[in-house]
Amino acid sequence: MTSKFNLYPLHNIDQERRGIMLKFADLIEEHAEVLAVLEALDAGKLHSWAKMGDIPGAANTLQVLKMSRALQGYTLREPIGVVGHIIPWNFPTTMFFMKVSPALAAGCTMIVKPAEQTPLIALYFAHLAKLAGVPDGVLNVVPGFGPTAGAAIASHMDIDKVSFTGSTDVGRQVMQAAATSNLKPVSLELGGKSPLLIFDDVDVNTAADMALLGILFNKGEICVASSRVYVQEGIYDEFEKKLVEKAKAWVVGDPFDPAVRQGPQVDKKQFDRILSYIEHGKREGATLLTGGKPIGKKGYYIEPTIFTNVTEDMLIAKNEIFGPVMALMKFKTVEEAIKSANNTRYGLAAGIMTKDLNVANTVSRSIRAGIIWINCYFAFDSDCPYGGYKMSGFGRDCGLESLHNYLQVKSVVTPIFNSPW
Ligand code: TXE
Repeated sequence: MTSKFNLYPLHNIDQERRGIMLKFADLIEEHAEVLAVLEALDAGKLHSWAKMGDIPGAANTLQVLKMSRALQGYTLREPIGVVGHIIPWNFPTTMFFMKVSPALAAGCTMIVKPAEQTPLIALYFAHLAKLAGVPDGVLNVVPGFGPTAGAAIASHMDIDKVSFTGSTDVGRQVMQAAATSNLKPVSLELGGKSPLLIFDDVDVNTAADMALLGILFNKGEICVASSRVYVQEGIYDEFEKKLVEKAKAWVVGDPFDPAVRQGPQVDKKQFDRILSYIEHGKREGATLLTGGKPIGKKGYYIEPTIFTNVTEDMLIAKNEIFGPVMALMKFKTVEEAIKSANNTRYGLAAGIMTKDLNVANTVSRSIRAGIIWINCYFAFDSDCPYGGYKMSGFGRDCGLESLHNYLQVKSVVTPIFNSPW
């Protein structure tokens, strides 16, 4: 009986790569003379040094990464220095600690600029940090507006690193400012347009609950929201019916009321932006299944909104809306689902619902996103690195990876004299 899975091809790939690298190294050694001449002509480097040092050294790094026996070396991980954290308004507490905790653990000092909409809790955290014994000057909270306080952090010559969470457009500006000031390293956690792929072997009721939570949690103001939901055709009709029923029963209102599941949008700018996307969706020809309107006259409440007959070129399928608006689409095959999931400039998160482990594994590997949830959504764990591919940014918050944002690696090397090498 032949198995569908064969590990040998993978093994062969590794061997093939190794073979190619070794061959590459051999060729460098064979061509050492001509390469040394080129080094001397190009760079004015001493021919003899190039031939004895640079060229064999190049071959050596391809052959094996190891220290020479004549050298003793170790690495130090040092705090990167003064960090600027620029954070958004959608999770004022979570964002604060996603940034501050690893930077404190790494031994950095820092300036946190909360979003202009949500400065209060960050100031309170600064107060608690002082009570906890964080020395003065280590954790500084500077509220202010983006183009002034935020921009000053990004371009400051004495800030050694900037960690930003926010929109893709501002992320680009932060990176530019870092590049044109002191070339400080940047980590960016930006927007998303995350797909949730629902295969037809799942329980439809559970899947509908998951999809709804994926877009309505925190009123859709979450960068990993499952704003594109793809459902396999076998269960699509039943799924759509359940989803709409559940969306209509979703309670929107006062965030202090324990029965409420969705509060108001953060401010008028965000409220208007979401409503304008809803208008776009209607104009572009998508079908509004439910919602689409503000609720009441007071406060920025928006009905849970679901569009179907959405095509991938529509704005509501492409842009991050950051509100309670779902684009619901249908697919036939695994390949089609993968292709659609990846048809975005973002790559933050994705969800997969299926009982088939092989499908879950294949899709997980095929989607270009930093977080994949299988049979769950928003399964956060502070040990799991969190961040994006593509235009969702780079660098990771949470987990051990987050420490790397705030540490420098220093190699300390000393010769061992009279080594027998
Ligand atoms: O973000 P901004 P906004 C997305 C989401 C939302 C859109 C706009 O799609 O609808 O962005 O939200 C600071 N230099 N996300 O306008 O402007 C600003 O003060 C330096 C996704 O609120 O990016 C705040 O502290 N900093 C996201 C932070 O950047 C600047 C969360 C974020 O604000 C600056 C929030 C500048 N020139 C919005 N301009 C996510 N990934 O979770 C602004 N800021």
